[in-house]
Order: sequence, then structure tokens, then C-alpha cells
Amino acid sequence: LFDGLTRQPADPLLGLTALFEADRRPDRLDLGVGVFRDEQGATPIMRSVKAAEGRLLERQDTKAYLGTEGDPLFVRYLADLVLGPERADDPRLTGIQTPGGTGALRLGAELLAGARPDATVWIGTPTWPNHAPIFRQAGLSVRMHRFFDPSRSDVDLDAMLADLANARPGDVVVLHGCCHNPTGVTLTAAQWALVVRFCSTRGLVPFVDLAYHGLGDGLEADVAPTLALLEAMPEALLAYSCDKNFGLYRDRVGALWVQGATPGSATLVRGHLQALARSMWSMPPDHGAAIVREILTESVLKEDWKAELETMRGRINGLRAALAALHPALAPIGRQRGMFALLPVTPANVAALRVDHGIYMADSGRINIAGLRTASIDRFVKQLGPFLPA
Ligand code: PLP
Ligand code: TYF
Repeated sequence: LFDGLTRQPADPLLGLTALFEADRRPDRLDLGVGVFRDEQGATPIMRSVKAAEGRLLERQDTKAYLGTEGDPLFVRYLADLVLGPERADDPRLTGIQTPGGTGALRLGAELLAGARPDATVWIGTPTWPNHAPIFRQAGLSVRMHRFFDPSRSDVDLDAMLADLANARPGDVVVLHGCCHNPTGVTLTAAQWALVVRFCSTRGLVPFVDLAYHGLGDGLEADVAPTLALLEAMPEALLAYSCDKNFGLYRDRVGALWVQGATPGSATLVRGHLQALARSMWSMPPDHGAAIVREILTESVLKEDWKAELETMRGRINGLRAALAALHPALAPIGRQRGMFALLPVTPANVAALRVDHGIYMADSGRINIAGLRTASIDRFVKQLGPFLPA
């Protein structure tokens, strides 16, 4: 039965961690998978998360099932944080808890596949390697469009819109809400407005992926483009991950919001989301979402979480500024935001850095900025230097 299956490639990002673990050099550097790291290279549990977990441990008196939509209070308080209390009450919006941002993307993909099976999903290149498979596995066609211009290390809006001109009404456009993975580049507010108008006049449905909220320019600034989009578009989807900004990665915390054209359509959508979730995971894991709910409902914890997030963001942007100042070819990194940057290096360069210096990054040249160390950033740029354009 199974022998006819074709061999599947391993996840290139997750595979890097195992390689790194096997390297015993004391100054080795893990710039692979996208998790926040402190100056020691650790990914600690946040203070506010530990405190919320302690409170849960004391108070929680049942593990009985919740509904297929997860914890409604988690979704409600997260909506207040992400969308603002007013928009959270919009009857055209419906939201449910999902296993991470991945679960939100997959649930949205299944919804789209049921509603419009012949829709094409348009995704900019490069992107997170799981985007296309998530939509394809749901049975949708995927087409890639240009997004990034490596020669300028910036968005190529003209190329993006030229490619999207081939989209048909009802097609879906995946947009990174902030902190683009892997390039770190951002559409300016004016460019974002153009993309939104383009979608609106051509009847395209935006699907925003917001996985790094608060890690770019701050909680408000990072979500502002998404809010403008929801304001302007009749229909849209938003996949949200709490796994980076609450440091809950393995606990799998996320939510999907769908904006329908009318309150009636949102109600219809909600029923479908529940039915689809039931057939995929029945109900999402509770623990991480309960932690987030606890933090968002307790003002002391919430303020502490915001302060911790601010520190994480400060570390990332401080490392960006330091990198940018050390080599002209790295200057654009100072203007970019989020966890990642794409270095102008070849896979052979990446292999040489790994073998010769114990520097681990994706073959694409993507680095996790948070994996760098302030104390050794000069050395990193020296070792990288020979491979960079003059
Ligand atoms: N979207 C992007 C762009 C990501 O980088 C990630 C990272 O994991 C996700 C979605 C998925 O997040 P989660 O771990 O919550 O599934
Ligand atoms: O891009 C990253 O590194 C993060 C983490 O299959 C990740 O988004 C990587 C690969 C994967 C799941 C999560």
C-alpha cells in the first residue's frame, strides 16, 4: 500500500535544529528556525506566561471538553487586542481558536475550498515554505507572484501588481500582515493601500497571515495595515498566531477571523468553520490559549507581557541596526522588520559558513536575526564578509 508513495523532503528549517545540536563548537550560532532567542541563544518562557500558568494550575478545576471553536473568551480578548473592541463587535466578523497560525491558515483554506473550489490562491515569492502546501493540500490551485526585488532588497510593487493582474475575481491573495518571512520587507502604507484598492476593484479576497504581531514596530503599528484592509474590503480572512509574540510555539495557539459581506454570511461561515474544525482536530488544544486569555484579562500580567514583547522587539531591532552598520551590503536590514532577513549568499556560501564557522542558516540565506549575539556580531560579519557583494 505505502510503497507507491513518493519520498517527501524534510522541512529544511526544522531540520537545521538537529544539525546545530550535533555541532559541539562553543561559538556555534543557530540562525535557523524562527524562534526568539536571547543573548545566550536561549528561547526562554516569558515571565507573564509562567505567571499565568501558575494561576491556571491553581484555579483550573476541569479538563472537560470545550467546543470545537475553542475558548470563546480567548477569542474575544484576543480580538480586543488585535482588532480593537469596536471592530471585535462587528457582526460581519467571526473568529475561532485554532492550533496555531498554521491551523488558522489550513482552516481558512478548507473554507475557501468549500466556498469556491476553482479559486486560485496567489502567494508572493519568496514566502514561508508551508504557505503553498497548506493551500494545495486543501485542494486549491496555487500560483506564485513576484514580491521581492533582491537587487534593491525591497518590495517590487510593480511586478507584484503586474502578476496579480492575471488573477480572476474570487481569487485569493495571501498577504503577510507584518514582519515578512523570509525577507523582512514591508509595503509602505501607500503601497499597502494600492494593493488593497487593487484587490477591492478586481474582486480579489485577501487572506492576511499575521504571525509576528508586536515584533516589528509595536502592537499598534504592526496591525494597522490589517485593520485598514478589513475596513476597506467587504470580505477577508485573517490567520493569527500567538506562538511568537507570547513565546508559546509548541503549545499551538492561534485564531482565524473571517469577515463576510453581511452578518448573515458571517453566521453561515461560522457554522462551516465549526464543521471543518470538527473533522480536522475536533477542538484546538486549550492550555496555550488559556494562558493567553489569562494574560489578556489580568492587567498586571498584560502590562508585563507588553513590556517583555517590547524588550524582544528592541533586541531584534537593535541587532538589525548593528548588522546594517557593519557592511554596506547589509544596510537594507536596518530598514526591514521582524525576525528574518535574507542575506545575498548562495547555498554553497551557506554550507561553507556552516562547516567552517558553525553558523547555521537556511539554504536560502535566511537568517533569524534573534539568533545573533550582540557580543559576537562583529565576528559574524567578518566571517560572512567574503561572501557579500562589495
Ligand atoms: N505564518 C508565518 C509567516 C510563519 O512564519 C509561521 C511560523 O511558524 C506561521 C504562519 C505559523 O505559526 P504557528 O507556529 O502558530 O503555526
Ligand atoms: O519560518 C520559521 O522559521 C517559523 C517556524 O514547518 C517554522 O515560521 C518553520 C517551519 C515549520 C513550522 C514553523
